[in-house]
Amino acid sequence: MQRFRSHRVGQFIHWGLYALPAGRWEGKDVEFAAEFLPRVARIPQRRWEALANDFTLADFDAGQWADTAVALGARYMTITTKHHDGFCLWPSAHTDFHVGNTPSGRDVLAELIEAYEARGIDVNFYYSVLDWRHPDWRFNLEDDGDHAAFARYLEFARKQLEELAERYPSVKGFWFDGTWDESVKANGWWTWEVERMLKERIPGVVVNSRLRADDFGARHVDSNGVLMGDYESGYERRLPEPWNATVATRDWEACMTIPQASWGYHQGPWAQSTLKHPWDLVDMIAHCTSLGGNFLLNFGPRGDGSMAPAEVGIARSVGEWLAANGEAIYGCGFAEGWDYPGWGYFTRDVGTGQVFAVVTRSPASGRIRLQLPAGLALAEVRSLGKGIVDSGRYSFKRLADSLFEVDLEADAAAGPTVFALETTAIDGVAGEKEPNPDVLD
Ligand code: FHN
Repeated sequence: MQRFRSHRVGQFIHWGLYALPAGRWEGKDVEFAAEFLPRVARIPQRRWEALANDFTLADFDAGQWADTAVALGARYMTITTKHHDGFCLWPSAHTDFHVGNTPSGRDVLAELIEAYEARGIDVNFYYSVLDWRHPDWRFNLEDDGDHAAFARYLEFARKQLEELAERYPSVKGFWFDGTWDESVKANGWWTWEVERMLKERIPGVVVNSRLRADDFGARHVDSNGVLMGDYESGYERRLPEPWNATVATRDWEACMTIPQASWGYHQGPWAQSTLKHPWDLVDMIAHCTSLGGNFLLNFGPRGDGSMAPAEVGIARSVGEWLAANGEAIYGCGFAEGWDYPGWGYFTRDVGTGQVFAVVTRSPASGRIRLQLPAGLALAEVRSLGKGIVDSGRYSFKRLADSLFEVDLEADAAAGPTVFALETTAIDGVAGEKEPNPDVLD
């Protein structure tokens, strides 16, 4: 977890047969997440499975994906080994519906592990417990037949997970999804057994909370309020809003799409006109870091296996910012004692204690107020990526003992500004805030 926590930025990848139609079926755009196409467009199973013949991996190059992760500044990657449609990106011995039975016969997971690890990036596995194709999958357990079928399904999924752990022992984490149905919630014991089995086989492997249910059907957090799994993974396409310091009391990760709402590649304007701006993504990265969480940014490669150029461009912009300012992100977390500033976030290097101000929301005035914890004054300020201190380009005007005003020079091309703050204790000033008569105790 120490390693996982220090990464802060990860690359999520959703890739499967759904990347071929990419949100379009029989000439019509289906305005819903591309990976849900078979359900939303009610595509007969036989036709969906036939897509496997066109899944040729013609332009799939694991090195290209890994280079995109490097460009983004990601320290780990999480790949969909099996999504809800049941198609597997490795040649599984427990089903025929896998990439080994497509024209190339290649093992996508093996190629990805090799390429990413060669670049020093950890690989994690996403696994959907929900499986629309498997005959024994059940959403609800209504009679004995359902119970018997679902018991067989759980055994199938357990064997697949065991297989993944055996075939790819260098995997660093398992990211579970599709665990919200009543059938899974009624089998909390299985989620515990699976977590234990994976950890026995791969010591140190991390597992997200989304896998887990307890004996009373509580998910993520058990009925006693204790987090299950290693980190909380409920923030999906949303961050803790409003910013709330209590989130920092445990490990967590947020995952995010680049378009508004599709994880798999969706070619239509419904998705392509909604791509997020790199600086909004930087804001989210800093937001997560400031609350001790990781940010997992999703990419949806196209049906031929190539990365979508627009997503590569966004990865580069975010990564250039991280290359200059990553000191405020990697290995950083919650800055205890520093109040939420509104114009961005404070982060603190977990090792050195260095505090950073990440200014993602520069006000129209071009000036921000920097409120330090009471009893501290600024000793020196370094602007990351530029190395300038307060006497240079930015002026830090002292308004009160621990309150400074900073004139920002808006530089839209460079993205959010980051200051490394060296502080010093003010003699004789108690570490107490000024009393506010309007606030009752
Ligand atoms: O339904 C899925 C969705 O396709 C995607 O995989 C996301 C990623 O967090 N999880 C599910 C919804 O919670």
